[in-house]
Amino acid sequence: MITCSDVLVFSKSSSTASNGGPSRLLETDFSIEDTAATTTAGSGSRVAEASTSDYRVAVFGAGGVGKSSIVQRFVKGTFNENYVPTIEDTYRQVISCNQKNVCTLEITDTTGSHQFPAMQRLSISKGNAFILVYSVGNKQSFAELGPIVEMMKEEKGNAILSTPIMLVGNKKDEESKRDVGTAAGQKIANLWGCGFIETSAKNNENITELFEKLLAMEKSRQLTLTANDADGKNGKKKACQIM
Ligand SMILES: Nc1nc2c(ncn2[C@@H]2O[C@H](COP(=O)(O)OP(=O)(O)O)[C@@H](O)[C@H]2O)c(=O)[nH]1
Ligand SMILES: [Mg+2]
Repeated sequence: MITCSDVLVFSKSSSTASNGGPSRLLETDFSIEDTAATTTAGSGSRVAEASTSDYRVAVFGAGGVGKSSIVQRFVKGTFNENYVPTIEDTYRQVISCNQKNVCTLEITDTTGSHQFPAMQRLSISKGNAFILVYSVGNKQSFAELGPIVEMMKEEKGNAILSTPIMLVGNKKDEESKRDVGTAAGQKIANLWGCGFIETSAKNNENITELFEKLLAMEKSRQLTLTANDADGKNGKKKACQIM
């Protein structure tokens, strides 16, 4: 089993750092304007981004943890047993928004390797929200998320405090191979101040819930997956609302 000390802890400079609980970073006083004024490279465009209808989500994690499988399951409802290494793919869903608006949910499935740090940095700077994936059967993949979180912190500056992030333990169906406990995942998510969920792209467990939770964390606009379901309880249809 992995412990918290195995993973780089995402340290916060603000006083919220030691409060514990996933919601604390999202309940800061940052408005969009505050965020733009106090952040560094890549985040100054957030004011403009917030007024457009695109919502960009980037998926990070080590090779083989199931990033592409999660995205494919969510976007297409399919699963492939074979491992097809990814360079970088982006998927867009044009979805109805609040019955009268249109929103594009843009999901970038990144390479996951460390070979293209410039691409990783670009995906971070462009991203409105992030999904950090490890495999519950591979504690090395859990540890490898630490440097990605560090890069996110550098790139986003204080805007990271209001950026929706979900930590995802994938391959929960392979219980016999489990190497990272649920409690360890939850504990790191609490330290990082992000959401947490365990998924199985293979068995289609918690995939819709993952995206529902991520969108629900966005405080600058109300985003849900379903066009006619403002409270997000029925998350099976893929649409969103911006209000
Ligand atoms: N058992 C199981 N295998 C999975 C799951 N998700 C992905 N895989 C398999 O893990 C391998 C790597 O998946 P892939 O999505 O390509 O990983 P990526 O490199 O992170 O994009 C493939 O053989 C997938 O079929 C899962 O939830 N459960
Ligand atoms: Mg891939």
